[in-house]
Order: sequence, then structure tokens, then C-alpha cells
Amino acid sequence: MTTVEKVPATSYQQFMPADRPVQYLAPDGTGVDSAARYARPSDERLLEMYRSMVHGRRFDQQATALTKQGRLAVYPSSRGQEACQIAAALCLGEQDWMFPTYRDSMALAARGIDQVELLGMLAGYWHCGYDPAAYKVAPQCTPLATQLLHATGFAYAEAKQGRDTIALAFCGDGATSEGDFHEALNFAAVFRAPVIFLVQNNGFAISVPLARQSAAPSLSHKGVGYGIGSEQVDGNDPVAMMAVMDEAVKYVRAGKGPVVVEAHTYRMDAHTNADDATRYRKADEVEGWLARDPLSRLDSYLEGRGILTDELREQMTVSADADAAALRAGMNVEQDVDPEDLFRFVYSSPTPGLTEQRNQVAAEIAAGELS
Ligand SMILES: Cc1ncc(C[n+]2csc(CCOP(=O)(O)OP(=O)(O)O)c2C)c(N)n1
Repeated sequence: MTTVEKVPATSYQQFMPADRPVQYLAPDGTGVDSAARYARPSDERLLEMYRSMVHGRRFDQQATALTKQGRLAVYPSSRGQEACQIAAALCLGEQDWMFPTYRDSMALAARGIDQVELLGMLAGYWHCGYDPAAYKVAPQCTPLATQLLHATGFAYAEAKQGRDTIALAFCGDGATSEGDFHEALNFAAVFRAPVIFLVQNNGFAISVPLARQSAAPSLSHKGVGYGIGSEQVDGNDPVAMMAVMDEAVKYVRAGKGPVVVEAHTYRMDAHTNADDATRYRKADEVEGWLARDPLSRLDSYLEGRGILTDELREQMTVSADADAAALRAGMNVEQDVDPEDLFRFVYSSPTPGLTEQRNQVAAEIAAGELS
């Protein structure tokens, strides 16, 4: 009879997420008695995060309005996910890279990307409206989970060259069902790539609810099987988000391997402006999440601590409105686009199919069939 060698109990326990999402603030902004696994961020950083969240929400609202004015082809709002995206952006160092999805525009704005450039792709001006190298932000990926592989390969290469860079890859709950998610986690774990996988679990993959997507105890548990340190956090609690992301950055930068962070959150708007969310979710569910709004939660907390005053709040609102006005003005300037750019830079040597498409578009333009 053969015996199976016993695996020490701690070998997987060190990767286990908390039983319940880490939380520091109750929905009304009062402090909760947390296990305080992680250091609480300073008041200065929380105020900075609040400022960035006010700007992020205003940006998101403006981008949604731009779809109604025909200036953007589409916009996937992330209203309600401010704490996840902005904590993630603010916890990175200047040398680090982000690998975002279509939903992560607020994180990109928080990183300092020019807002008109940021929306360039969704306006149809260019493949990626901003310069990825200048901001250290890869293009926003629409094919689900592909960015996780890009981030993993990039982080691995950076480590191999002895650079102190970490990669932060974003994805949604639905993307954790993609093969690319699993391949990225496995490679990152085996080769200790310095990458953070931030899963924003907003409850839906378009109209598909989480229960039809995964039977795992939590999405953070998906990291455990790969030998990745994993955590779950209340993604609408800005203090907890920043505390967990700070720790994740520290862990990954110390060379301990990748981390999976699942942030439990909710997208308050439809999947995009082209979707009608009332067809698959109930109004009372949305109401319940509105009561857990991350921005008002941090507002109450900082006000309670005497850090956020009416005057400061007003200043931030005025400054966010000014940014939105500049964005509107910038998006109302027609940009010169060359339709041939659609086909350039796709492959170093264009495929026959691509050449045929390019010739067809050129012929239609020459014949005045496209303007
Ligand atoms: C490989 C691939 N399959 C399908 C789609 C179509 N699609 C676009 S968004 C989406 C849902 C994604 O949900 P989730 O990962 O939870 O992210 P969220 O949109 O909620 O941020 C799907 C299926 C796609 N973009 N890429």
C-alpha cells in the first residue's frame, strides 16, 4: 500500500483570504471593529483619495454625458467602483505599470492621464488615445482577461532585468472564467512574477450574475489553488481598499510572488450606455448598493474626523467641474483622423486580409462613399 506524504497545514493557509471581506468602515462611514490585519492609511492619504474620487466620479458622469452627445461611441461607466480603482492607482509607485480593461477609466484618470487622450479610443480617434509608455499604462483591453497575460509577461520580464517594477492588472468577475485568467495566475505563481491581479467583482458580467459564473467560495479563493497569496475586501470601503492594496504592493515588491485581491463592489449604472440594466436587476438591489456608496462613506468618515470641511468639499467640487468643462471643450474639437491608421501598426507586415480591407476602405473613401 502506498502512502501519500502529508502536506503541512500551513502550506496553503498562508495564501488564504479572510473569511469575510476586509472592512474598516461601515456603510454610514463609522469605523467598524476590524481584525486590522493591515495598517490603516494616514488621514492625508485618505483625503487625497477622497479628492481623486470626487474628480473620478465627475469624470465618469461627464464621459456618460458625452455618449449622449454623440462624442463617444460607447462608455462603460464605473460609478460605484471609485474606491477600487482609485485606491489601486494611488498605491502604485511611479515606476509601476497598470494593465486596465475598458471599465477602468477612473483609475487611469487618477494616474494622471490627460482626459481627452484617455477617451480618444472610445471616441474612435485612435487605437489608444494616450501614450502607454509616457504614463506606464497599457492600452485598455476589451477582449476579456488578455491584459492579465500581458501584465504577467511584462512583470516577469521586468524582474528578470532586475528592475523594481510591479504590474497591476485589473479584471472583472466574469473575466475570472476565462482561460487567460487561469493561465496568467499559474505562470505568475510558478515564476513569481511581481503582479497584482485586482478582481473587481461588481456582481455581473453584463447580464450574467455571479452565481451563474462561479461556484467558488469567493473569487479570491481562485488564487489559492495556484499558490498565490489572496485577499478579499469590501470594494466600497475606501479605507479597507487602500489598506489592502498597500499591503499587496509591499508583498509583491518584496519579491514574494503575485497577489490576487478580490474587491466586492457594484456597478451602479448599466454595463455601458448601450445596455438596459433594468432587464436583469431589480431596483431594490441597486438601492441597497447606493446606500453603500464609497464616496459618501469616505465623506462621512473624514467629516467625522474633522478633516473634511464644507470649504474643502466645495473647492474639490469646483475643481472637478472645471476638469469636466475642459474635457467637454476638448472632446468638442474635431480631431483629424486618417482612416488608414485603422490598419497601420496592427502587424509589422500586414496580412493579405488586412491589406484587402485597407484597399477597400481607401476605394470607398475615394469614391465618396465614406466621409
Ligand atoms: C474574450 C471575450 N469574450 C466575450 C466578450 C464580451 N464581453 C464584453 S464585456 C463582458 C462581461 C465582462 O464582465 P466582467 O468581467 O465581470 O467585467 P465588467 O464588465 O463587469 O467590468 C463580456 C462577456 C469579450 N469582450 N471578450
